[in-house]
Amino acid sequence: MNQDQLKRAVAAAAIDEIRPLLASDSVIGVGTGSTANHFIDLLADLRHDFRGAVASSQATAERLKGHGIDVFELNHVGTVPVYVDGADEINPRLEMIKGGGAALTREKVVAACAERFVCIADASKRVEVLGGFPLPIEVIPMARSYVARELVKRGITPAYREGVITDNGNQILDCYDLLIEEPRRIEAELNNIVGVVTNGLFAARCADVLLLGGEHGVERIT
Ligand code: ABF
Repeated sequence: MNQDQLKRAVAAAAIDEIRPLLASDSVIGVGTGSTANHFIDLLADLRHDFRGAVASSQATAERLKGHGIDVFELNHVGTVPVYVDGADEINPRLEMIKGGGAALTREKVVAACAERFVCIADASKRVEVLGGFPLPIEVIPMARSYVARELVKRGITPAYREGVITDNGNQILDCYDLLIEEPRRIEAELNNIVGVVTNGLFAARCADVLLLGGEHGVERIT
């Protein structure tokens, strides 16, 4: 199977994973990216079995609506029973780097409101130590240079992701060549820099279940 077929396979496994959680009044959280897009497309067949979804990005909201799935504001929903999303990297403790698609803040907010986080990923995303994938940090625009200087002081090399504005009107700094052995500590430390909205480490709220697609099929890891 090629990478796209693996993404489709884990999306199908996620449908099986969440099916028992669906009820006529349930609103589920839906993530962003190409793996999540496969999930959304498969979710369309179940649209009459649940109330709707909270989206982690405008792109996801549009795709959900395109399939006739109602999209709700998180403020009107409270908690969601399950959140399904992809990742850029995931380690054996199910801590992740996310945000390659610049949707990290909304993804982290929906994840925080989720009773269960189901991560769907192809085998290329599995790593022992996070940091090979550039860690994104969302910053408010006026603080971009300040945050970049603070990162350099900490031995981190940031790059401004030019031309990208997040759904929240902010900008992204990508941090290269990291070896993140203590993701929870680094997540908190980076969030403490003034002007940072959030960073792409999902360690304080990691995944509960990983559906990992590889050459031998989909492995379920908890
Ligand atoms: C979202 O989509 C992001 O957090 C992550 O950046 C990305 C994964 O992309 P894909 O599923 O396209 O590989 O989950």
